[in-house]
Amino acid sequence: MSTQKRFCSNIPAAQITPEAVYRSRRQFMQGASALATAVLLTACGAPQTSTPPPNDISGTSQSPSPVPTFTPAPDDLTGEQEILNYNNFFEFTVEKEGVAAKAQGLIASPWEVAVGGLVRNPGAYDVDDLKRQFDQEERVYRLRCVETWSMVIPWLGFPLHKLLQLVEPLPEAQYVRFETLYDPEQMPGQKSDWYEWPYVEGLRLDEALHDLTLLATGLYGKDLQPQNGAPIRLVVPWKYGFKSIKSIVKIDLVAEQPTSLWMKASSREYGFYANVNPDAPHPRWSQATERRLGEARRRKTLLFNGYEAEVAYLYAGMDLKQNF
Ligand SMILES: Nc1nc2c(c(=O)[nH]1)N[C@H]1C(S)=C(S)[C@@H](COP(=O)(O)O)O[C@H]1N2
Ligand SMILES: [Mo]
Repeated sequence: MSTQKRFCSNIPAAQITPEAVYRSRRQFMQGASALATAVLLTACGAPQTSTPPPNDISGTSQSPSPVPTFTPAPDDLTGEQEILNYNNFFEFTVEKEGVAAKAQGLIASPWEVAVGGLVRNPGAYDVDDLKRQFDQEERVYRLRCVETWSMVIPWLGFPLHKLLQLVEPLPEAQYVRFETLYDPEQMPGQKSDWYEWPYVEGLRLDEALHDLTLLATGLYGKDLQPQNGAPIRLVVPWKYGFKSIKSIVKIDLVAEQPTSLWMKASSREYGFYANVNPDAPHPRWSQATERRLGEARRRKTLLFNGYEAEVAYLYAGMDLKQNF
């Protein structure tokens, strides 16, 4: 049955359906027993189990690699219009409901991403080519903003490790640094010197190679709109939303921990790791609960945004409050 197939991760973009169909699929899921759900989730076979563990490509991984997993979030999806019209993209405006209109003019094609630094094969990759080269998988992930609102978003994209495998990180590479386009003419927010542009983010290499870490090129079965980070953005679902950098033009493998725009803006408030953690309050507010868009009552925030089973091993022995 088609409902079943849609949970598999290798779905050609053309088969992806509009919001109404997503919603009826969710209703189906709610009616299914736990056992049936488990069967559905394992029925996808190959994409979940046959990919070799990605963490060992550079020989730098210290931790055992679990089988890459893809667990659809068992929550209701956030509506497409809410995802398209409630955004953080400070290059355009700090008003969430104003980003969509202000970002409409962003020229997102053609678009090249330069991948380099400590790699054997640096290169410039055209995003349209990348979309042809790698299957566009559907990944339903929770997104938890550090400001305590959240959504559930059906992304399209491909895991970052596929691109990193192409460029072959050198053994000295320990981190990945990402940069957003710098173009104050197209992105008027960059004329403000409140922040140090361009937007920069970073991941430890093993985080970057984790199968959950996605380069997203679309959502709800369509290409990304400018306000969501067209044409290509990072999605790291177990970290606060600010790690999921938009409209990426540069990816570098580096030896040292990158300093992000938010660390520069306020290192006391925003750390490098930024793992979702209900027990580690922001200096100015609690992180214990969140407001899911479209819901009346606040819900409890989950450690690692509910992806603890998949990612906790990355932080074994680490003090999560010190390393916030
Ligand atoms: N370049 C860039 N990337 C960014 C941001 C930004 O202002 N600029 N905001 C971040 C924050 S705080 C969040 S919560 C998410 C929001 O993504 P969305 O608008 O697609 O939901 O994008 C992140 N990526
Ligand atoms: Mo955010």
